Amino acid sequence: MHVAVILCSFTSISDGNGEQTVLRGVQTSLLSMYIPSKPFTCLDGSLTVPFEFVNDDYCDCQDGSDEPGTSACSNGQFFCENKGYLGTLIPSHFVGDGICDCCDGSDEYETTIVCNNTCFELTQKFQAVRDARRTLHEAGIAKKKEIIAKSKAITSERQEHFNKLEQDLNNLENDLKEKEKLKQEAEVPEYAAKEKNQKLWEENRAMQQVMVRDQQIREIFVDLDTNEDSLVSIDELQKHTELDINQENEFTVEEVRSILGSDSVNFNEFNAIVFEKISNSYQSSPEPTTPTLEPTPLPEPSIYSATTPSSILEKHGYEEEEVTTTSSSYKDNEEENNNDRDDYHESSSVSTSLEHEKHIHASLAPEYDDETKVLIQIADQARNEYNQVKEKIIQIKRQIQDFKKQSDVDLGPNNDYAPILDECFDYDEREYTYRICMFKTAKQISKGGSSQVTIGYWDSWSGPKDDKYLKMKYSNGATCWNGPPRSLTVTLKCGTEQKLSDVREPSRCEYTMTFETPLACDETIANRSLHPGHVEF
Ligand code: MAN
Repeated sequence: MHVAVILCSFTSISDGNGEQTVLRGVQTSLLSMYIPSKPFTCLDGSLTVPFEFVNDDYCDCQDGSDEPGTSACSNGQFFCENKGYLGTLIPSHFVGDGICDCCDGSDEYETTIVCNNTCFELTQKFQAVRDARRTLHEAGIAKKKEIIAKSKAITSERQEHFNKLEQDLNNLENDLKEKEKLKQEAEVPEYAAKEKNQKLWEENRAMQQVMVRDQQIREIFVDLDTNEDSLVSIDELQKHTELDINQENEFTVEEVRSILGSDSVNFNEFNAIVFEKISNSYQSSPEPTTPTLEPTPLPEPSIYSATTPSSILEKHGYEEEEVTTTSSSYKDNEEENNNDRDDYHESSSVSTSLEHEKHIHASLAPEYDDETKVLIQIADQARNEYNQVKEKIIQIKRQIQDFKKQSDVDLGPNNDYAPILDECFDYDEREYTYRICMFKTAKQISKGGSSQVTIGYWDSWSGPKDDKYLKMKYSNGATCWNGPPRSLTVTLKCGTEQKLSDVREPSRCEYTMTFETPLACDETIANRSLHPGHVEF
């Protein structure tokens, strides 16, 4: 009985040089732990037993290591040699359970059931998968080389472009200094000419104000001097009851005399003593008499002479200021002025003077003289050229900034992924189209395009330590209802085309994509030789 047990503890395995008798169920790498001439120490070191206890169908070791070839231990492991295929480990309690678990049927050595050896079939299948994989990688590698060549060209083009941008920036900055100098040189005479114009205009305006005031005094004097004796007397002024400060009583002779300072005043006395006292309350006579004093024409201001035909000035008398200030650029003003003139015909001459004075205050600066216009044109041109260069500098700086930002993105080993930077790929499924724009964003677009949700922004490469470029992470997408921000993990897989081949949402708002690309193809796999009928395990 004991001899029988010992015999079924052993089996024959192939060691490449022929058959070898070894302990049943022990994987090749552990055979050195099972030496028939020595006591056996459980693999966990917990117990040492005589070697006869190994595979005696009684479980001695806690880790089940004394019964690799029987089902005595619930936690042991049986090694299927699977000759011609891959050796595999199965739980040792599968041994002798009437089910063929090993493709060589070695787990059912004790039973009467006959296991077909399926190892050859499995080998063929395995080989077919391996060959297909190898062929795919081989085809992918050819494309990968094209992409890498492209990425090298793109990278060096981008570098050249960057160098050019920096060179352009340098040139433009020098140009800007030059243009700034020219601008400043053009602005000095322009400023001086404008100042001169402004000063002249202000002087003219002041002069006109004095003359208008003088005209106004004359008009009031004439209006009051109803008997035209060149004197304004008490009875003439007394008619203007609006000048009575105390409006409750009548406008007495005494009150009038206190305004005039005497019984009557001539023009000079009126100008010196009376005008200031009455100018605010004075209202012209209801029916104005034709003024005897001719309106004194205002002098033609030198600043306007270049632009205004003198005939117009002569024709309009002291309206000339209105006409001349209304250069082509002040059209609206001109219309206002015309309205002023209409009023003039309906009201008295005094109000006309007041209007005129108001207008002088409100008038806009006239056009510049021709010489100044030319200087402004030259300075404008210099300013434009300066601003154009400045604008170009802003644009180039922006491009340089964008370039630097892009350069910070890790585009894979040797920048291999440069050709698909920003390129977008779509994947259609029943409810959504998923779109990934490489190294930027990933979106979930509802069919019909009515809404779209960002499921992540480019974050980093996130493959395992020894294969960092296997996966991409896109994070911080739109926040999930009552949950975290959406995020995406993209797994790269060897393929002959660049495309999304799968999208899933394995847990709520956490998405996965498979992106096929020749860049994920492995040269080692592609270079494995095909040996028909032989599998290298
Ligand atoms: C939308 C989609 C789904 C997601 C739910 C979460 O319907 O973005 O993918 O699971 O929102 O509420």
